[in-house]
Amino acid sequence: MSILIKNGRIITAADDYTADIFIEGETIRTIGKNLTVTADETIDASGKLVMPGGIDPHVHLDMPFMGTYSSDNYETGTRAALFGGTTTVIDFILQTQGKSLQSALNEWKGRSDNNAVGDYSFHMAVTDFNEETKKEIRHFIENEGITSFKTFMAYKGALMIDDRQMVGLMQEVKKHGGLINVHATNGDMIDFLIAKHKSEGKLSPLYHYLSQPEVTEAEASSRFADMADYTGCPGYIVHLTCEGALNAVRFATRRNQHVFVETCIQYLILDASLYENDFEGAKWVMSPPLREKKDQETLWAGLNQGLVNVVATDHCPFMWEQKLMGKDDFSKIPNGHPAIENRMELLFSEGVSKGKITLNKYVEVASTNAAKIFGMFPKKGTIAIGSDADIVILDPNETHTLSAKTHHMNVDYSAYEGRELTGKVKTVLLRGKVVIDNNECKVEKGYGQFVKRNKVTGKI
Ligand code: DUC
Ligand code: ZN
Ligand code: ZN
Ligand code: ZN
Repeated sequence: MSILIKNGRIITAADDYTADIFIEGETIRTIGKNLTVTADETIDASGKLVMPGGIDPHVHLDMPFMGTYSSDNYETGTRAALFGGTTTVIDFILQTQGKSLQSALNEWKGRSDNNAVGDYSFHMAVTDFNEETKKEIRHFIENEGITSFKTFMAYKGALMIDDRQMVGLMQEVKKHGGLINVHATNGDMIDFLIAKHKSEGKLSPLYHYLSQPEVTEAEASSRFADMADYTGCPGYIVHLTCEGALNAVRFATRRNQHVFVETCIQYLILDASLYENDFEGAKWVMSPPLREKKDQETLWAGLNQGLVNVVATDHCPFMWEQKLMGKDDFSKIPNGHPAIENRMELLFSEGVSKGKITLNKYVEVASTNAAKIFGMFPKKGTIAIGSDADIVILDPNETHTLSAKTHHMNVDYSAYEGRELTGKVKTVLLRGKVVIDNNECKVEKGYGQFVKRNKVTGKI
């Protein structure tokens, strides 16, 4: 099977030019002006942007969490991702405390095998680091192609590890060529504030926000950067939301340390005023919570300064019925919001169309950097000869409106209902196959493959 994409404006993290792309099988064979090859199928991309498929390295599909499961499974979640131009996602396996990493991997494989529509990989969340788990780290990196290990500095009793475990894990991960991702918030401070608010009868979603002030994130981000510096282990802070936390990273860069930073689309464009609408605010109950306008400014600037490297989603959807579990107690609202389908178009509309970031920066933070940081480059994350033909064709001028009525995520509300966007994903290719065309998905579950990743370099 071969495909010729003609006359598109090709954008990568570094380039911007008009050319044709010839795809044979799963990979890009040739790129050039006016190619005279014969292909089984020709796509006219005149007037459109042709970019690498999006990579969302932070999603939670079919995940057991807070007494329920996130509502998108591997099929619905990766399909919705494809509709929005994201061709590869990285999901999180959660170790159960007291059990092995391998048993958690087996459980996640049971839910994901033959179910994904788009490509996916796993981070391994280590929630209980001990002599037994320590022995498994090398096997994950060398044999499973899982080279990043998630840690939680919050959610005590279920997910959180203490600093003793963190340092031990970092030493082990560094030794074998991996990276540590971190949910960097001070869990003890947050637990204290949750208990305080509850004892005062303050139970609405607003108090979820007020229980996780900026300092809880700034403190943990700083502590994490110090531990990464001490051990020399590459580190990646997930869902960084605020000025205080980014300043902790600025400090680390002053000592020539590189801590990778991810923010999520919601922190760039939504703010905490959404928590003022009574229980409606539960739609945006996530951890960390939405912040202030000044933090949005800091994050956009951070992208342009190269301090914020990746825009992900932390996609963790729950049906309204599930959100209602916390009707009378904010601490029981399942944390998370749906965005896997919307990330690429939201970032294009709010970032590129509004002139906040360049097209090259867009590709860099929506795809290329994640591929580099997590050991998938140049197979994923760019348009180059030999790379997987994972390609998004986007019309930069078409406008459309986001709504739960038309989205493909398995969740009965949209966190962005009624938002008007400029720029629409028209056609998506994954490994040389057209998977989305004109609002239609052309492949079934099972098309998506597990991506085995390489050791990390700790550099981009
Ligand atoms: N934050 C969320 O909002 N959901 C899943 C896990 C997390 O850290
Ligand atoms: Zn194994
Ligand atoms: Zn988190
Ligand atoms: Zn998450």
